[in-house]
Amino acid sequence: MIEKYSFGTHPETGAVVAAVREGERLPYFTAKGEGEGTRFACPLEKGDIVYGLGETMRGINKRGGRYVSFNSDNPHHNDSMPSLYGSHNFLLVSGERTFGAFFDTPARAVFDIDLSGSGRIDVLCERGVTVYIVEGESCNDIARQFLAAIGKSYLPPLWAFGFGQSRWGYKCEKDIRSVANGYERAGLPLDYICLDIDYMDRYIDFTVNKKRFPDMKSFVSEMKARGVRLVPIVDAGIKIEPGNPVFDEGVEKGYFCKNLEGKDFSAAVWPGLTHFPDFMKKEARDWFGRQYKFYTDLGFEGFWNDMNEPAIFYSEYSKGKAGDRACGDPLYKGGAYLNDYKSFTHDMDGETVPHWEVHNLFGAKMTQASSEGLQKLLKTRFLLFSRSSYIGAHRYGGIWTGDNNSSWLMLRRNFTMMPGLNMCGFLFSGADTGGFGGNCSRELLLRWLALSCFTPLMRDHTTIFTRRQECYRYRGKNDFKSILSFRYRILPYLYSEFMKAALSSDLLFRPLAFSYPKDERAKSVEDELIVGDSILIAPVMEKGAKGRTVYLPEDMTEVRWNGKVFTEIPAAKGEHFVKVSLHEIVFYIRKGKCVPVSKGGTNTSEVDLKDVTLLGDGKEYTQYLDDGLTRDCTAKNLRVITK
Ligand code: MIG
Repeated sequence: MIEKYSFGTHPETGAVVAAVREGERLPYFTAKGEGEGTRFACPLEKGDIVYGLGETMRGINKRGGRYVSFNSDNPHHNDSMPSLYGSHNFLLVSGERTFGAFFDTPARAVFDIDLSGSGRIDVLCERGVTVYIVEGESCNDIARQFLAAIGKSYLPPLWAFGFGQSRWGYKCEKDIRSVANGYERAGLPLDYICLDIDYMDRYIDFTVNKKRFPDMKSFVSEMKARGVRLVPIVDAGIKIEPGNPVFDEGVEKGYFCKNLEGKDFSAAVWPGLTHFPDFMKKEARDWFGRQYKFYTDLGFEGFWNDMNEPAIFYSEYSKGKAGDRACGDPLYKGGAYLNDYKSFTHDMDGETVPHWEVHNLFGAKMTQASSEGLQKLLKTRFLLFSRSSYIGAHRYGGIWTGDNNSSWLMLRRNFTMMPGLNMCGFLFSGADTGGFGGNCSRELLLRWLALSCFTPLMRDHTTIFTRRQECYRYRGKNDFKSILSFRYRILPYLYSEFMKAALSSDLLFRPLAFSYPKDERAKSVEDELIVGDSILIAPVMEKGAKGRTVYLPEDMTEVRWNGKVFTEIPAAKGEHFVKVSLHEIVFYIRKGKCVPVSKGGTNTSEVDLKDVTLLGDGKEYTQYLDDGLTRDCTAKNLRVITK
């Protein structure tokens, strides 16, 4: 059961799509103040666990931390960082009383989850908010009700579940070809390569640098014929350049955000000074979406949206100087000046709304614009993932978790974020495998890939300032072959479980306690997760470790992949030390369940999803199966397979 409670007003966020009735009096929380800053407080019992909050640092249990929903481009990820790129204001409190609470507000919100030991959740919403309270029988039930209320997940094509390689710094055809060749020569699988900002003409959206890619259309089809799709980046800002038809139309039709004087707002990002499309405005979204025709005409079927918090290097209002060149400017601090966000406005149905009041929706609305545009332009499903997001954007695309770094902590954060992201709707998500900033060691990359084999988005991405991070650049390719080939073996399960979760508004990743609510010990487990209906994962996330301790809440089947075969052995309930070499993947299958695995392949197109072996001690598995591209995704695509 879901009920909502209003505290002041706010522009519509589009997060909740189900009809929800107004409750009489907000339960669990006390509320003080209205509109301009409402403070909510909820007492916690000692043993209460607080799940959720999507893209945030720290553990699965959010207790003992402070989190600020204010979408930010901050490339220095660490555990005390309050804000990342998305705002996912859903909490699930589990204890004597178990309930969910969604603070639907497009402006800044602060969540203090018992940071100082107050024994309380304190929430501050700077502007109006609608609070949704979700009551249910269990954590699973509450999560599912919330997912049903916010609408079904975006559905990517099958190839998007393949392995992708990316790097900021690939410049031209030759660079891209050499990456594809590197993977091919090493016998390593690959499904797509991302094109970062250097494919563009002076970082201008909807352009291609002709010197670097003289014939992009042929190049896209040449690469696709090899099984490698190219996935261009699209940034939020449109370069100020009269004569560019996209820019000209945007100005003429009034599709850009306005500054405080009512003129088009200027901010410097990669192309130099840009105007931001007013994604809050339907006509501007439609116009922006139509521009993707430039890409679909070239044969692209996948995209990533960046800089849409929006990131600002500096603006006409920034402290310090403003200028036209962003790159290399000493004023660039990896994020915007807060002042900038108080210096422009949106047009929402004819009403002028200060950006500050809807800041957290900007990226989400960009994703909506791209997604709706692509749906009109293409007949099939497409890959789309965004950096910035808000709950609701999960219906339009996936997300990646931004500029992490090559550290063991960030590997762990990739892991701990997954269930929270899922609870907030973002099923299609993943991190920069191997880390964006910093140099990734061979050991870290292998362990990270072993985790990413289970995340829907599996992409190795790194920045221009680090060592090359393609798998074939490391010694001992067989270890990489073993790990990457696992992804293509587990694909039937992963794809099927993803689609089932999406179609039935369910989680793909869940904390152990969601599946074993009566198990006291499961409650505090932060390094194991349930993936889909059948699998428990317990990846190695520690430097130098030969293996790890695994806690099993019931008897299971231990499955070991060594690059050639799967071996299954019974594993008893309780604690075990399990050895896991760098080339191995160990996971567990729950009692009475099955996992379909394929014969493998070096590309998703080579994997026969119908030719599977069932692992585990169960008797049957319900598999979701389609051609990987159709939009006709329903329960009619389910089939039961038996041993
Ligand atoms: O200011 O396009 O998060 O993935 O490689 C940095 C260059 C801009 C940030 C993205 C990252 C991407 C990078 N971008």
